[in-house]
Amino acid sequence: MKTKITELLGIEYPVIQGGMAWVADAQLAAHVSKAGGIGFIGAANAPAEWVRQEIRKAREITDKPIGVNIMLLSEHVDEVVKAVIEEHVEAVTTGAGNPGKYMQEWKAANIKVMPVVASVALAKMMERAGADAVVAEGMESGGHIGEQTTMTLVPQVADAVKIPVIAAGGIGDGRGMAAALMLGASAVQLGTRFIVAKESTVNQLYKDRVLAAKDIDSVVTGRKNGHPIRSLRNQMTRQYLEMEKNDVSFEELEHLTLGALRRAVVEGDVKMGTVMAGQIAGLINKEQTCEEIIRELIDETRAVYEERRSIIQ
Ligand code: TUI
Repeated sequence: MKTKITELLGIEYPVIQGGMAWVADAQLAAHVSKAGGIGFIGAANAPAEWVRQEIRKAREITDKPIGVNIMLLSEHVDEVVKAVIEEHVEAVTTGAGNPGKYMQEWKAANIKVMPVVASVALAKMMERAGADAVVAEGMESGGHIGEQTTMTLVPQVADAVKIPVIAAGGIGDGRGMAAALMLGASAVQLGTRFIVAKESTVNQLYKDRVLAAKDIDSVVTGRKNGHPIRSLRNQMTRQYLEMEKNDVSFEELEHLTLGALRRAVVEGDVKMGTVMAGQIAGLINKEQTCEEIIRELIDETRAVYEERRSIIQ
């Protein structure tokens, strides 16, 4: 498959693994890249030294391009920005903010920069600032989300910018990938499907919760305080939403969720931890290797184009 994104990144298939906090480590990212897509290590709130070591581990698994997702709210962001330059990663995605002030440094180091945006306005701003592409992420995604759906955001961003657009949020199989390409995307980014990859080191109880999820099983907490987070419904989200309804203070809500993603991913506490996952979790019901996931996505995308052609003619 050849798109603006496969050309830009020098990869075989226009499939990107989202840089999920606590989930996307060297092991996962490297195996996605090895299979012909591109994997992103999720720097999240980790110190720069952890990010540096993960990049080096990934390089031992594959010599294909790899990336790092930089979470802009991290207290370590400045050092992580330096580390990805020193370690010569091929690409960076950013989340939860505006990466404008780091753009020139990355460009000078020949790193491809692909900010995650949840609106047309930010997409245009990122293009002006020199971004190589944008990831247009709909509110179907897991984790920190915006307001627009993928269906509405992707075509509007595609019309608003000249740089290539990567669609994210709610994509889990070849039908979703084909649809995203039809909306004007040059690649897709998947998160939830890769949580359950065989190479994913996530606690099995977390994977089992994603595999068991139904269509209506995700909820959004934190809408009131401006940090909306999508995760799978559990005791923690029920408690959070109840407290939110009763206008409990931001500090108390923070106390409930502090370290909760780590507790779910690492310890497998799927009751009181934050089980971040997208709305597509209901569609995801098997564990496969990264190679099998990418192979199946590409085969399904090709098949669905052929199968649907007769309807349109
Ligand atoms: O970043 C994400 N998803 C994330 S980050 C994350 S780590 C975290 N953990 C606990 C609490 C909070 C964060 C988990 N999931 N997706 C990309 C994304 N970025 N979605 C939306 C945005 C975004 C939001 C606001 C981008 C820019 C923005 O504002 C920029 C501005 O200045 O207007």
